Amino acid sequence: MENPNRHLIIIITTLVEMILVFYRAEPKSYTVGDGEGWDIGTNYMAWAQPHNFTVGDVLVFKYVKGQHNAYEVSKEVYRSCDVGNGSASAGVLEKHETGSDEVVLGEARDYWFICSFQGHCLGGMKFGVNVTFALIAPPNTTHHDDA
Ligand SMILES: [Cu+2]
Repeated sequence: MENPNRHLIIIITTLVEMILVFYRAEPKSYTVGDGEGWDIGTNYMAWAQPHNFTVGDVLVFKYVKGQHNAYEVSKEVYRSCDVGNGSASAGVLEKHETGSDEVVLGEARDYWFICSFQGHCLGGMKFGVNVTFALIAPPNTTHHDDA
């Protein structure tokens, strides 16, 4: 006897498989500032702007340990560059200080990063990224260079 829920089960199974495929979209790793690394003198908003960051992607901050750091902060701290006493209540969410920090963008939301060293954030070591779900698999684009 045929299970009346058979078609429903097939539909749900297919949907779950599709969602899993989307979530398994290959995570990408981005070195912040590319070859410049994480330092004074680079416009990080301009660096971040063209990228579409999706959940699971990784930001790599490369710098000389002890000369910079990468703090994930609230939008308010990002704007003010004032980390106060450096606590969560002051808007400091995560501290990365190894000099080769791999920060997983694990959630679909805005992330804000600054260097907390005196004057560095005001000097430009700050940027934000908007992280979204990779709901559409990246197209397998073929480049047509009909120059
Ligand atoms: Cu710095």
